Amino acid sequence: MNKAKVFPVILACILLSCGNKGAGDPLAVTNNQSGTTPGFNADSAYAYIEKQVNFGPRVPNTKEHQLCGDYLISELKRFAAEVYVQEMTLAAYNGAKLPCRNIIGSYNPDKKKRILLFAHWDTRPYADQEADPAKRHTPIDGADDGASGVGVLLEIARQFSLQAPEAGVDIIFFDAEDYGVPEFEKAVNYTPNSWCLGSQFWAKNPHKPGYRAEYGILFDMVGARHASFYKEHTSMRYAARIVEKVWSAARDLGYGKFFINANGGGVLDDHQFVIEGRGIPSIDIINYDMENAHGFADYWHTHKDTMDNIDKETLKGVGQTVLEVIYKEQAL
Ligand code: AHN
Ligand code: ZN
Repeated sequence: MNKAKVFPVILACILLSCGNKGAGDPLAVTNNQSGTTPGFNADSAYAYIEKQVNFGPRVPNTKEHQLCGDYLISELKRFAAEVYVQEMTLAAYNGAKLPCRNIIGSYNPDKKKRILLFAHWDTRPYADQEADPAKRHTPIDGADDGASGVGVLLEIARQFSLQAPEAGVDIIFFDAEDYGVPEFEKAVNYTPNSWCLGSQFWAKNPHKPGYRAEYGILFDMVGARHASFYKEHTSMRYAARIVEKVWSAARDLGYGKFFINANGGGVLDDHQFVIEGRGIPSIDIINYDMENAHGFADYWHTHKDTMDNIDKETLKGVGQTVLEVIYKEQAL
């Protein structure tokens, strides 16, 4: 188009917008704080991650797990309209009894249209991906694997408490995601579904009978420096529309370097049980590394999963993107 043609179009737009002041006018919305997305504070999310890591590894049947769970409940109570705690004893692949808690916070509890945001809060009892076999039997810090998703969600929860979104939102911290059969026992003790025990329990026993949400978003390993979130296979199969909604919001905000516009592999993760058990189309935002045979980054399930690896730019990219998606949702 040349300048002569563009100018009348711009003029027409200006004239149209002048003659249409009031409800529905996009210019009026710019001055209305309640119609805008709040800013995600990455310093705050980082501090929530550090706080969890400072308890020590959050492995069921330890004091650290107990104390961190108490802390998460008290934080969510500050920020959510309603908090539910599901207490249950789950059976690990090796017969161990695991005292566990799923921690749930609700916003706009009476709204029919709901969005579910979730992450796991426990950490892996073993560093079974360590190259040195002598290092494989002790638990990990789980700064990214565990704490990052919860840290981002606590900051999102804090933002909800300052300015409520239109839609109903539920946040769940699932327990016992990472108690799956370790590599060094796979040959002798293989058990299917040894992962995601907390979400499996919740899918069969939701905190509200018949619980439904329009869609779900899982945050798993969302804090590492230079993270890459590919479009996970199960997410694409059951919730492609939600993947596109989140990935395009990220692109529009300038976070396309984290949210890669390409397919990744399939990951058995908490979203699988939310999809199968409750029929809620759900996606997994998870850091992939295609260079590794297991598909995850080098630090995954090793003693390198520490705070050193956590980057505020990644936290901001994930947190701001999801806030943008949530605040664009209208209530039904
Ligand atoms: C499996 O390793 C089977 N799934 C990866 C899910 C996971 C573990 N996410 C964090 N830790
Ligand atoms: Zn893990």
